[in-house]
Amino acid sequence: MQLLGSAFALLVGAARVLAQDEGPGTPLYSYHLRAPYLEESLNNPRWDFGGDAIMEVNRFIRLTSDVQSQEGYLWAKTPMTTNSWRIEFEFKVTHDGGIAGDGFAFWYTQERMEEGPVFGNRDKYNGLGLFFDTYANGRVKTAFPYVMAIINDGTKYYDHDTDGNNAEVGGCEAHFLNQHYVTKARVTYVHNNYLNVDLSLQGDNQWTTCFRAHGVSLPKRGYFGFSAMTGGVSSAHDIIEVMTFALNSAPERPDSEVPKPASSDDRGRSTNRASQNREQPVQRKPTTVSSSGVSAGIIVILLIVGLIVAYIGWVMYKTSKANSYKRF
Ligand SMILES: [Ca+2]
Repeated sequence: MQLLGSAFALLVGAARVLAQDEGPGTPLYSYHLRAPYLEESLNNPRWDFGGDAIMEVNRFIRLTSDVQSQEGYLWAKTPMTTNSWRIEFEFKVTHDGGIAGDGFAFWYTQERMEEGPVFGNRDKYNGLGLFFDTYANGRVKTAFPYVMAIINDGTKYYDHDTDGNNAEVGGCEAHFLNQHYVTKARVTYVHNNYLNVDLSLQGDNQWTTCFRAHGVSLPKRGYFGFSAMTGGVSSAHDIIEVMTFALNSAPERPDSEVPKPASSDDRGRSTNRASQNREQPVQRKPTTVSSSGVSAGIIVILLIVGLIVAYIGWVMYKTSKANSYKRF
């Protein structure tokens, strides 16, 4: 029985290892941003903002006001050089009146602070653009606001007519507009492995997964940034707080083992759309399950079945042995 107990202990330990995620990470304070945004020198040593962006020193960085034809930005001054990272940011998008637009973007790109047509930033960027799109330019299959990512190698144009749908690697509907409580996003990138986006939109600090895209490889050196744009429609786009973490224990793979990006027909777009009713809590589940996770689950199940069979066999063996003793 001792042998059996040890086997079960090993099994529990293995299950714990398999269930382990990339962990909370180590805070990188040089990429944090929080009020008051100005130090004694009356500037921020870690972040630049500009364009039409304004600052309420104890409240927010407002990328655009709720005014037509604005664009503004906020960029970290130094590039991120940690391979695997997590960034969590609190934001608020508000509009007074009819139709809101256009939304804002989170960036991790080799380029920095180059204004342009994609939510106020340059097109054909190198890296990640995560778009919090509040205005449907052309998409008809999903409701807005819509959160989605495009990874670019510097060659692809953002297609405004389809709201970037042609190059989307993952996304979900997300009702962050005009909420009276805290709305947050959490972006996790594990080097040469996956990109995961979680949202917390109910003010309860509970996270739901918007999407996870596998086979993702981003530039090793990139700048974090935010930008927003208004046109014929408008919204106030505020960034309130940013926290960044290095994921030291991330299960990285060598570059040679990086899986190919998902095809356009196999993108990680969320199939669990948020409810259209804004009164209902947004509940999403992870959109994809990794093949390694499935394999690990099967191995654990086989181990458990094997142990049960071995235990039954052992009991039968002991019983038959006892019976044989009785006969003599
Ligand atoms: Ca749009």
